[in-house]
Amino acid sequence: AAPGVHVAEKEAKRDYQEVYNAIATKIRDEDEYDNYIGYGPVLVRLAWHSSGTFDRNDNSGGSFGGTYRFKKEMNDPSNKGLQNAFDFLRPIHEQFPWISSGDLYTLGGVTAVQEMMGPKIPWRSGRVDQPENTVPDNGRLPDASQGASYVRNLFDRLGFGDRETVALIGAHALGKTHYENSGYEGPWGPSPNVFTNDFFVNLLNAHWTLNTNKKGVKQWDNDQGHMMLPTDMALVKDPKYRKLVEEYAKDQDVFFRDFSKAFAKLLENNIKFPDQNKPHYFKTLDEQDL
Ligand code: ZEM
Repeated sequence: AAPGVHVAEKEAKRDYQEVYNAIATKIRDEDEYDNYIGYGPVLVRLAWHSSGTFDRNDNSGGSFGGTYRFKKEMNDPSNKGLQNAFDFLRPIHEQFPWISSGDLYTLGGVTAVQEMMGPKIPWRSGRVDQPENTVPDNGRLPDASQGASYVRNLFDRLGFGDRETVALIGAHALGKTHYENSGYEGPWGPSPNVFTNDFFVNLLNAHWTLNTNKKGVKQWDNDQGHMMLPTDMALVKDPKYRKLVEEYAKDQDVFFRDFSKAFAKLLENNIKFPDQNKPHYFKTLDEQDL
């Protein structure tokens, strides 16, 4: 492996579907969180932010070491609000103390996507907790006030091309922005706890106006109470991104397929898995009649 590439631990005989089920059941039970959106979206965001610190130039950051658990990363201003996902996962970690932090944060995102009716995400185990001196510096996560060239550069640092980038940002169908976390406010669409291609449909079809919100932050709003970040709007202003937005708005299946691949890659960036660590395809609670 190249310098800084992490080699995952060989998978022991553990029942990861059991961990999936514990997370999924807790999402279902604690449905009142964030005005009945539930914990799904914030778990997806934790999986993304705990992986999105990766830098392919020096192989630093990424999901492997589970470093979100350290104060320096937790207190990154970009991570405001993710404490809720961490606290949600704490009792799960107590129930399954053998799972590494990196495996738990990524599995939380996979579970949330699938339970919100999104695509299956192949997931592999074997991340190993790393010490505090491997926490990446703050400031690696994207700044929502920027435009297309910034987004392209940032996702290139993570090893993603345009297609993967647009697919990944389609996760903004989920959840909402919160004044107290980011200075932005509002959901992107009408069904923030169901995984759909609505983000793209809404981005193309709604009438958006640029406003300065109560916190003095610029965001795009429509007359249905939905919002877009400047980086979201960059996806329709940039012609190359726009083509992909149009494709995903037209065809949910293609979006689901591309999102699944790109999200799995995001969660595994910088990790070399032993051949025996085969991807898990978890069953949803629904599929198990649970
Ligand atoms: Zn987000 N994201 N994101 N994102 N994100 C927010 C919320 C959520 C950006 C961003 O600045 C913000 C991806 C890409 C990018 C989710 C998933 C994914 C919020 C609101 C902001 C400001 C936070 C708040 O106020 O609570 C930017 C600039 C991005 C790229 C350019 C990718 C990729 C994601 C997953 C694959 C999700 C699910 C949320 C909703 C969280 C919640 O608590 O509801």
